[in-house]
Order: sequence, then structure tokens, then C-alpha cells
Amino acid sequence: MERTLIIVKPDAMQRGLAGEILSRFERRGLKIVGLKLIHIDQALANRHYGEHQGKPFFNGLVGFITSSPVIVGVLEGTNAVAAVRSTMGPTNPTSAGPGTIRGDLALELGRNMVHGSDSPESAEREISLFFRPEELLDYTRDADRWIFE
Ligand code: DAT
Ligand code: MG
Repeated sequence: MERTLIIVKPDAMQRGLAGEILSRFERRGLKIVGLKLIHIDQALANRHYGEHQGKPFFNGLVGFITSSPVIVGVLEGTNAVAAVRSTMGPTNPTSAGPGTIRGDLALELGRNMVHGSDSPESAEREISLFFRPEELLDYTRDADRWIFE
């Protein structure tokens, strides 16, 4: 089992496609173990996108991700990092195939709808930026108390 961080970005929120995006991950078989609606501030955006600091698109990227509330979530499943990335499609939506979130719903590189961690190490780092451990469900521990498994 693996966990990964997703962000439903401002373009998806503004277009009313948050449910569509979460639904695609759920239908893939990934479990939502953490979820919140937040407005990312500049400091958090700088940390989250730290690897891109100094790149020409960095300021635009931070401006975009802080431009409206977003949904951040933690998804769990077998190879969750790779499963989320393949469900999203490649970074540039014009290269993303049909059937992927970016291929079906986006066209612009700077408006590509969704974030997903790019490795298990990034996932661990990013999850800890947005969630405290007690905010995440543990299905293995708690499934017998819930009406689903
Ligand atoms: P991804 O979101 O697929 O992990 P990334 O981590 O390389 O892609 O970049 C983060 C975001 O920055 C990406 O979703 C869109 C934006 N971005 C990346 N490369 C860009 C570029 N050359 N010009 C403008 N925006 C870019
Ligand atoms: Mg990335």
C-alpha cells in the first residue's frame, strides 16, 4: 500500500470539476484517506513547489495555486503514486491522451487541473506539508468500525 498527495487546482475548482476529478481517482480504486478544502498561502506554495524555485514559470505557478481555494487529498492504494500520475496524464495537457484527466479536461500547461506527487519520497514530504498524521484515516485499523471496507 502506498499514499500520495493530490491537489484539485484552482482551474478545476473554478470550472466545477472537483467532483469529476475525485470520482476518477475513486473509480480507479484509490481510497481517500485525507481530504480538505483550503486556500494555500504563498509560504505553503513556496514550500510545496520548492523544487521549481528559480525556474521562469515559478512565480506564475505560485500565483496560480494561491489564486483560489483548492481541495487537497491523500489517496491510498497499490502503487498509488504511479496510479495517480497515469490517471492524471502528462504535465502538458496537449501531450496527454484521451482517458486521462489532463487529456480529457485541459489544454494549457499552466492550467492542468490537478497535482499528484511524482515519487514516494515526494509524496511523504508533500503529505506532511498539508496533513497531520491524525487527520489521515487508517483503513487497516478502523475498517471493522465502518460500513465499508
Ligand atoms: P507535474 O504537475 O506534472 O508534476 P511539474 O512538477 O514538472 O509537473 O511542474 C509543476 C507545475 O508547473 C505543472 O503542473 C505546470 C507548471 N509547469 C511545469 N512546467 C512548466 C513550463 N515549462 N511552463 C509553465 N508552467 C509549467
Ligand atoms: Mg510535479
